[in-house]
Amino acid sequence: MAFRKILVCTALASASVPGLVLTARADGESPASAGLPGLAAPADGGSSAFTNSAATAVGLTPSGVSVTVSKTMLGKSRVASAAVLPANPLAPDDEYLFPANAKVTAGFVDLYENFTVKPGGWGDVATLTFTFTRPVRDPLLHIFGMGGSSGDATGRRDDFWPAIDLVSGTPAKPAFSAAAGFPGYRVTADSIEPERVYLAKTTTCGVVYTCGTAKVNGTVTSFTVKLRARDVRHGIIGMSPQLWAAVKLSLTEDDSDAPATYGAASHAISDSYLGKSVTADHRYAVSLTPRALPSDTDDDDALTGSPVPITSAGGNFTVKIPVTAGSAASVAGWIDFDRNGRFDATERSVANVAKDASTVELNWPVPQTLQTGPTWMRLRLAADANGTALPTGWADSGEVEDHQVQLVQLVQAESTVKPAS
Ligand SMILES: [Ca+2]
Ligand SMILES: [Ca+2]
Ligand SMILES: [Ca+2]
Ligand SMILES: [Ca+2]
Repeated sequence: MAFRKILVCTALASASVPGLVLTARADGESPASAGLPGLAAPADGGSSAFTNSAATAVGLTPSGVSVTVSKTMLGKSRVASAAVLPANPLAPDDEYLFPANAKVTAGFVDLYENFTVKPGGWGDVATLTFTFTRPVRDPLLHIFGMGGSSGDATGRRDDFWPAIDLVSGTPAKPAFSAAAGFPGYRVTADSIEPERVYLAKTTTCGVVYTCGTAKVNGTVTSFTVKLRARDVRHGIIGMSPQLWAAVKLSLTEDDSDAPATYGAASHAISDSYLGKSVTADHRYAVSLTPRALPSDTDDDDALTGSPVPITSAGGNFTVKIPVTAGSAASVAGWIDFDRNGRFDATERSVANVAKDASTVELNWPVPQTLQTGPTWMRLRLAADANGTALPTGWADSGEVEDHQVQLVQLVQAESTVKPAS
């Protein structure tokens, strides 16, 4: 609970500038006005929607990242139907999904037919390439159901057991890991396959069909999966092969952790962030609206080091912020100088970051009405200015860090500075 100084005040050349020291406690004591767990900002709710056709499905995630799913049929496969899986916030949580309320977002469902079946073996059905408008870290692939069967009036039936291979990615191939579900299936880095196939009497998630969530480990702008099917009953003398696949996606997010009055900000985690790391927050539930963590509980690392070189000179505060910039980005900061519990438009500073840059500098003019005492600083990094225009709301990339800071007067300046009222 150390109270860590992060700002060093230089000697002031200008008599008109209040002599102030800004200190911060990124992990220090929490103020009495702690934020509420799971706070959702009422404004700026995101949306989740998909369109779907035989060739392409296009979806929008709440953070603003869009995904395009390009379908390539293998052999003689064809898409018999392409439909939308609508967002359903009222649906009960699903034990086979992680997060369990993944149904609040939209997805797509395809029925594939006419693929090649190999008695006793696997046949290729299609590849699906997911391409994102921003790099995304560790997206979750929700299989709402995959499998198929066909039969005739005499009761003959073919079952088609599914498998999903992770075949490639950009800039590098990611790796699957099991997050939830897939009963009776084995999830490896490269595939989701049944532990064994057998004649089935029912087709539930636990038997022929599979369902569950796989984490796609990596930071990618795209990844490609291949769908395979195995005919386990009548083989090529059976009915027309059918395999259906219902798929949704969700992204990892980073959230704000200033007290509730400051409002909530959430970012889809991408290839760029403040400091050297960013932790995924609120991992157990998907939300369409931005969320805040309980006050001062996130693992923020941009203002570590003692002291962080922030200076007050020439009428400005300056802070040098370390960043990790896999892509070019915009960084904005707000300091609640008047301590009114809000980040006001006049309290904002913004700067651009080049790809691969390691620091960015923000500057604030020192307001004449500055109030001494504890207050908060919010830093937002996003891929473009849309994500840093406001202190609250969604951004499709980057990170938000909130830091407690203390506005105090310099001892040597007390006799020359009119104290803020
Ligand atoms: Ca955060
Ligand atoms: Ca960070
Ligand atoms: Ca975090
Ligand atoms: Ca303010």
